[in-house]
Order: sequence, then structure tokens, then C-alpha cells
Amino acid sequence: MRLISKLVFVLSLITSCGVHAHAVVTHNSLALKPVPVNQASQVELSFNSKVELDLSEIHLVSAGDKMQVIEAVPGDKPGKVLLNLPALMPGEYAIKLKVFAADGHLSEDLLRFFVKQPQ
Ligand SMILES: [Cu+2]
Repeated sequence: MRLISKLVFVLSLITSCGVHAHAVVTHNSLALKPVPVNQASQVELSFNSKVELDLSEIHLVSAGDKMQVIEAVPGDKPGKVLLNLPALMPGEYAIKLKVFAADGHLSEDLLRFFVKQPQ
């Protein structure tokens, strides 16, 4: 019985589509460095893997589900990506990521953030 459950566990690891192969956001600058009001800014993302930016789609989602493509440039390390945000009015936004890892695995993510007038 124990051998079988071990075998099942190993098989599930093999067939679970290589968790390590996906490009997952491990860090983003939104929490530490809030997006300023009415001023172009840059958001820093770190992935656990190298990202194929040419194949990836990164959109800014604003009120009313309006989507606009945002420019993404490689950072100073593999897996680091800088997003160039336009000047934004106060409100709720999200960054929608459709990202290809270097090995071709696709992952999607949604990072919500607020733009707030400084208190
Ligand atoms: Cu996969």
C-alpha cells in the first residue's frame, strides 16, 4: 500500500506540468512603492524564471475593464521585468499578465493596485 501511494505521488509530480517551469511572479514593487498620481512610473516584477517578453502580453486594466497594452522591458537580472505605466488618475487598476517562461510554459496573473492621492 505504501509503495503504491508513493508511486501515485511521484506520478502526480511528473504529470503536473512542471510547476518549476512556469514563470510565476515572486515579487512586485507595487506594495513597497505605490504608483504615484498623474505621473508616469515604473513597476518592477521578479519572476522565478526567465521570461520571453516578445511572446508575453501585459495589459493595464482600468475602470470599466478597459485594457491597454503596457510596455515591458527586461530588468538587470534574468526574470526581472520593468513595466512602464502611463500617468494614472486615482482609482483601482490591475496589471494583467500573460507570460511565457523561457521554456514556453504560459502563465496568467492579475495584480491589483490602487492609485491614491497622497494623504
Ligand atoms: Cu507547465
